[in-house]
Amino acid sequence: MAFGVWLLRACALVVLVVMVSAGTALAAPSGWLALDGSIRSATGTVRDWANSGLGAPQGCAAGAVDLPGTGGIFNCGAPGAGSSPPSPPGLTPAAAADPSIISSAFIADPISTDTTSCGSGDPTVIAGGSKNGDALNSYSLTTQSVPAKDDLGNVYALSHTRADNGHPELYFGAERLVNNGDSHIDFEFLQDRVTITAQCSGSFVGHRTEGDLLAVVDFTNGGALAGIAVYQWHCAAEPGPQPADGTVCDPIGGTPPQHYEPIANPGSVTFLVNTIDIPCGGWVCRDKITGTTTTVAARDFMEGGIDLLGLPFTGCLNTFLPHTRTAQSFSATLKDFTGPSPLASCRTPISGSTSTGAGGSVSPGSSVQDTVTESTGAGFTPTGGVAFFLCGPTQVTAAGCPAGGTQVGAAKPLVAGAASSDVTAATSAAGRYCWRTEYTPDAVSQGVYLAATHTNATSECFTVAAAPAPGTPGLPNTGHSAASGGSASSAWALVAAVAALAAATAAWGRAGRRL
Ligand SMILES: [Ca+2]
Ligand SMILES: [Ca+2]
Repeated sequence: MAFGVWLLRACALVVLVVMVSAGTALAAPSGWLALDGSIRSATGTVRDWANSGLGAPQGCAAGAVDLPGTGGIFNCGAPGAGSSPPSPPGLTPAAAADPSIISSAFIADPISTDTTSCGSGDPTVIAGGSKNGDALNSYSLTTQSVPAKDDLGNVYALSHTRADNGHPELYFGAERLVNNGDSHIDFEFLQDRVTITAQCSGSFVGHRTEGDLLAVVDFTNGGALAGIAVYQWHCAAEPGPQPADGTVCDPIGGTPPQHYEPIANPGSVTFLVNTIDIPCGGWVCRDKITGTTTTVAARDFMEGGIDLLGLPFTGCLNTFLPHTRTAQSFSATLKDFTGPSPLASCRTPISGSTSTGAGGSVSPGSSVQDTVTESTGAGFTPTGGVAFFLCGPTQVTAAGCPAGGTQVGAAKPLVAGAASSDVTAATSAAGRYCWRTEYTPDAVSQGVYLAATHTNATSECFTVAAAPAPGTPGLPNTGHSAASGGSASSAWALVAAVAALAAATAAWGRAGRRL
């Protein structure tokens, strides 16, 4: 196909996406990051992966690529020494201070001509003919040479809280090394926290989960034509029903019912490829044909966005695992990968807490209560329930009440982000007490907030002072103790009153001597 024809078709696709988006309330993505086929911010006010290049340098370390201007997410990548791969950029100060960014990842994956601590070659290659949808625990990695069309270089992604509905959306991008051959790139987003056992030749550790996402990009027709499809992991054979997003289900058996299912999502996904040569961002771009590190050739850059709620998806992603396939078939052998990188789509609420007697002491048997607030830097106030646990003197740690303790009452619903526990008087033993709160999102907050456990060793802890033993020298023996029928608190109060009177008397005496 002539490139002009492809461009026309690509434009028609874009028009279609825009038309569908215009009629969809939860269209995606929101437009917060410009999906326009370019890496740099067009003006410095539009947000994109890299600064505009127009304006003042941002102040990178010596030797780094400092792209002037504003509007960018990433800046200050640096060339590698010798044959080492480049260093990835970090967040720009503006992006680091942007509360709407939930999580981000920029991976400068080594390419075949690099040398790393694993030796020469690409140290992140999926070994042994594994394919999409295989059990993650069956993947292993190796270091080897990778054809340029299958070799990942710069890959990036971020999760972001939409301003309109407070739900997360994903943006992702990548740069190809060559634009003259078919290539097939998968952007995989997993809910499990996937890891590898060791660099160079380890294996993957992780599970597949209902709702996991796989955005499949295929450059066909000699690398000119890019198409995208989105799959979601399903636990049950079609037509379902499927369990809730977040249900762990690894593939089992020779023809497992667990599988990646293509999903229709015209209003929830946008994807673009650059049609002309474009400037690189504030990092090192790598082009195996031109050799340039500052220009990305036409059809070498791709960027996309997904509205998670619109798919729909109500789980919480935690891992970004891009990889390439050796052929167009969905089940073709996997080749290069990057990461797996932490990339969270759900926010952990910011918990604040205060308890009765916080940081001080209360008398034995006192009634105490804990109050918690759940807030966030962006989006709507968390909703759901909070369970309260009180750790006694034998259970507290230096961190407060990180585990264990006794639940006090039933879980309380958050009202405007706040909840208070029932009152408890289970404070008879002397020593230190601390609270823990356990937040659970309700249906409204599913897919937006993570469940969260909170304890604060300062604001959520108090001490029950030991009652001086009856008959303590210098104090009257009241003959009244908890063991003999009085409550510990009343005995303590009486002793405390006597002690206070003695102190006041002593002070009066000292004052009198000064006269
Ligand atoms: Ca862009
Ligand atoms: Ca690579």
